Amino acid sequence: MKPIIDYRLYLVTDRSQSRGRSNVEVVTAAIDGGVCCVQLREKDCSTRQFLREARELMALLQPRNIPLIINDRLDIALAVGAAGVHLGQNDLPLREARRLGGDRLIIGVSAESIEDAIAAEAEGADYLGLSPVFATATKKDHAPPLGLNGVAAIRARTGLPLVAIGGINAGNGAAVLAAGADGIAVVSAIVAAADPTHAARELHRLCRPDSRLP
Ligand code: TZP
Ligand code: MG
Repeated sequence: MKPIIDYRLYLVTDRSQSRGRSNVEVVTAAIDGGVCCVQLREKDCSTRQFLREARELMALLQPRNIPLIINDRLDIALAVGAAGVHLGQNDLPLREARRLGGDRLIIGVSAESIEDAIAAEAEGADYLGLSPVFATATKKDHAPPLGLNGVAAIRARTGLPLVAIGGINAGNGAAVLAAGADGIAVVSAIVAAADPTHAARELHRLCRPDSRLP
């Protein structure tokens, strides 16, 4: 059986923005504030280091029933028994990931356009990362922002869970959800905050009221 994931407040890690705090420190604080899904994203580290980071986060999250999604690396997701993998448009194709990962693996795909969204749904993605909604300095060379209209247009064309990402913060998150996203994913708004628990709580307040409370 595939796990049911609560995507409402989705944290994406980034050790380069974490003020020297480890992923475990930031994620521990963030889940206290209501983060309910975590993606490990490592852009500049060895496979061994990536694996260590993934193991540490699994040890933290698994007992709390919070899903861990691994960015890019299906091998690491499978090695640590993570709930899923998140794939961009230039990563391992969804079909290959499904073949290797099986039916129980959650596969998220970044959609940078309506066409990406329709294709990923047809190929069996479990959720879409709408990327980016707003311009952001966190991801270099990102696609042109979808904006709120882009979120609404994709919402009208797919039934998949939509997780919006890019430039989302406590000031604009409610509008992103109102445009049709099921969840908001953030890096800097939580990872770079002086108090990640407080930052997560502020974002959590924007989520629908049945959202799990910390
Ligand atoms: N994918 C699309 S935008 C982005 C990623 C990983 C970065 C989002 O970071 P931030 O700091 O929440 O804008
Ligand atoms: Mg990628």
